[in-house]
Amino acid sequence: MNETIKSRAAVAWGPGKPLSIEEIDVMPPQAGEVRIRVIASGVCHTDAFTLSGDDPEGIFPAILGHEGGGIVESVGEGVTSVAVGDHVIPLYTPECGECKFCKSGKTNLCGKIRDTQGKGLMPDGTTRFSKGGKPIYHYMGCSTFSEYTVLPEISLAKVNKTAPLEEVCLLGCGVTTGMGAVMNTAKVEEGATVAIFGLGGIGLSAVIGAAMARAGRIIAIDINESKFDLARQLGATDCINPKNYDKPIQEVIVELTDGGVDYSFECIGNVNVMRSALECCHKGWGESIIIGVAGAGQEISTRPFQLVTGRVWKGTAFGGVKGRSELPDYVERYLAGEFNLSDFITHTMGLDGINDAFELMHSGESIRSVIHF
Ligand code: NAD
Ligand code: AHE
Ligand code: ZN
Ligand code: ZN
Repeated sequence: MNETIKSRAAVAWGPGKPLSIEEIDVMPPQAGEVRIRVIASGVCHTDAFTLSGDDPEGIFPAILGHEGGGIVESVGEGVTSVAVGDHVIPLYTPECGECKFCKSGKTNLCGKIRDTQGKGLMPDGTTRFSKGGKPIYHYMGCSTFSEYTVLPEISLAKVNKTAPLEEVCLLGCGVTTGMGAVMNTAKVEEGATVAIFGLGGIGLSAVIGAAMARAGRIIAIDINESKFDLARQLGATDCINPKNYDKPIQEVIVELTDGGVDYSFECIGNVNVMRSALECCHKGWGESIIIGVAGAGQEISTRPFQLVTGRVWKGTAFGGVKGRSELPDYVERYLAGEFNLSDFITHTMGLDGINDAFELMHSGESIRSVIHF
């Protein structure tokens, strides 16, 4: 269908404002682009981060959402890798296969469209969304809080049609990020001791990854103890609330683990916790992986001596996973029963309820809310 269509969408008109459900116009896909019907979208903390105004790349008005699953509705000129009716997961980390990042073999970050993506634009520098003739910006190249959205072809992973999009949408960000951080970025080995800070969708997925890697000890840390039951069910061996101690949590963990953990993961976005996560690592080899996203102007710090004495500080985006070539296999592994996704979906709602999803996240009641279109 090569025409502009109407779509229900949750529009972020400005920082700190609730999303507003609107009927918007969505242009047809241009050359190298694909228009999809979104079936479901998870709500990730990064959506809330950008909506809060803390994201230096936050731009308004925009359609947020980046953890979706959908079906190809139409394709633009020259699109060959997906066809109408294919089931797809949008990728905020595309994979062009041609840029120096893609060819490096060292990273999943792709440079091809990163500049325009960060400005809320399609690669040709324009938007496909509008209301009353005024442009609405894209978000992370995905904008899954709209019934219809347009993405570059390189930003779509084609996945098995038998997988329920209402669940595998979580592989579009949270679950892949947490599992991938453990398996690709840290490469946790059997028997390792691991600390995971923050037990939301990302941290609990890191717990799953650590259990799959057969880590010997998985220490799960959160200030909200209601997260502990699921963490234990997924494989955490110790659950710790830092509020129950009168000394820094890194000291507690170092004492518990005969000198520190082999790997730690910060899954919150709090720069003070990032420091704790580094400093609870074992001298000589402990590695700390930053997953959480911190607001504009915030910086991490530690004594350089922590690094001089062998601790390593790393970060990861989308768990180091290359979306087009590797994500379809995550879907297959889910279908094969290697891990469960329904555990994460504590709430579902229609698009009209999307602001409730943000409230449930902020109050700590949800792991993931999934919007069904
Ligand atoms: P969430 O809100 O669902 O979970 C955060 C958890 O951290 C909650 O359980 C909360 O109780 C806990 N927490 C908050 N402050 C804490 C503290 N001081 N000490 C211990 N626990 C604390 O968030 P999420 O969706 O799981 O996302 C987590 C972070 O990861 C966010 O910063 C998000 O932006 C980021 N993220 C990064 C990537 C990436 O590719 N790097 C991908 C997805 C999400
Ligand atoms: N725009 C922010 C950075 C946000 C950020 O770090 N995003 C992660 C994904 S979070 C998904 O929930 C990411 O992929 N980063 C790599 C990239 O290229 O954006 C800022 O600080 O400017
Ligand atoms: Zn996310
Ligand atoms: Zn590339």
